[in-house]
Amino acid sequence: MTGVDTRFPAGFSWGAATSAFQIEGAWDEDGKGPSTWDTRGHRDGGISGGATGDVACDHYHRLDTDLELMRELGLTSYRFSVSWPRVRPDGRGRWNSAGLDFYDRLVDGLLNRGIEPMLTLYHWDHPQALEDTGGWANRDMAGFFAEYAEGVAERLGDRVTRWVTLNEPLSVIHSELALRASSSLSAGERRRRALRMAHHLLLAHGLAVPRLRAADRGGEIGISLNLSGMTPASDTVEDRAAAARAEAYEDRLFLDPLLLMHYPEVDGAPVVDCDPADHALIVAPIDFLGINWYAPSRIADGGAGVFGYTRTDFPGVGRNMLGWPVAPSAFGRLFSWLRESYPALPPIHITENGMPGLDEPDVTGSVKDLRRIAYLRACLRQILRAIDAGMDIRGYHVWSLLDNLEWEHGYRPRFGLVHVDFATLARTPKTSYHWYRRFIAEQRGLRGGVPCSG
Ligand code: IFM
Repeated sequence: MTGVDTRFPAGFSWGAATSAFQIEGAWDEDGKGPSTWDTRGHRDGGISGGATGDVACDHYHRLDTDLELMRELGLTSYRFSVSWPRVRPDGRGRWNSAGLDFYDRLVDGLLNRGIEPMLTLYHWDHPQALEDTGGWANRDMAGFFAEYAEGVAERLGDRVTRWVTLNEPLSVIHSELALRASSSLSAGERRRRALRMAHHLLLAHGLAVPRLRAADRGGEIGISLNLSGMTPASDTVEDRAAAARAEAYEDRLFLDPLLLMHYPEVDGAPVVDCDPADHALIVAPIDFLGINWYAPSRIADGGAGVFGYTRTDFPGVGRNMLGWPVAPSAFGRLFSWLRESYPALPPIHITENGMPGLDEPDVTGSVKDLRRIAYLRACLRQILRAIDAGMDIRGYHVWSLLDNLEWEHGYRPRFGLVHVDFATLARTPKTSYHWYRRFIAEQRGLRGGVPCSG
């Protein structure tokens, strides 16, 4: 009925994901401090269409409505992020109890509905006060983050099922590179700065893991990486070398230090030169690896970027409204690459997977996002195949529960299972929501691949 063989393992987590800045709104309420993204939104041209996160989906005030949407969907896991400046306005001083209360209510609301909380500590919206001291270019950020992680775990660690330290550290450095593209820094200086930030993000993760373990009561700990899977644009030496560089500067940049205790090499040298003691911190054991996957990359030599490669179209492959190739079968190739490259891979949770669209209600009021359903279904088939081939994949989260603020792109790209009218804030479950609800119900009606009676 839902178009995917119903053979996922019993106990597999069925989820949806969001992040604080993208949905919460209430940007300056109840003692919250400004985040870097608040600052960016308030700056002319900072976010497309002059958008801000001031209201976003107003999730902060509509928590119960959104929790009910999750319950009706049948989720068994919900991935959300804590806004660092909501709970610790300047990042390292006073804690804001009203902010912590909000996440208390969210976590309790999930548990009361039988949904496991997967809490992301950093989904890009750090306090502006910390950005003012250098942000991730400042090594001290790692320690500030570990302290923040511990404080949140002390408050919520008795109830959180899974912790994600960082979301997509690669996107953090890409966003920084984009912002500084026209700065007075040379390409080499921008590249070195970005890699230094990557190292500090990894250190932040490594310092936070033991502190989370000490403060938490048995929750699993992981990190979410956006991986892509690199294909050379041609068989030339130059394009193959460019694809290998892209692999080092993107897919391996965080995986190698986390799992193999070294940085990948380009031209015979590690991409980051660091103290071996840092490696020992970064490799702190994790319980799961979160993977966010949207699209593969086809890489050619050259281009304006600081790493000397550029992305090109896959011949004959369509693109979505953000220009990303629609090639779900490449998800399977990423899994094979992971298995070959990292023999001691931890269990995997797919922490994001989804598709942007321009979805709007039709005359009957329904939002028929059929392309999204086809895409999610095709990705789920790839996950199932990887599980059958022996990969330990334990959960799946659709990005996203709600249409939301897609960072610099504003509100135009819609990723949600639920349509949000940003003028009235009304929520309308899309066709994909109804499909995913049936799909989850089907899956939860199975035990070990055999349908339950009744
Ligand atoms: O919206 C983002 C999310 O915040 C991080 N991963 C990718 C999504 C879609 O671009």
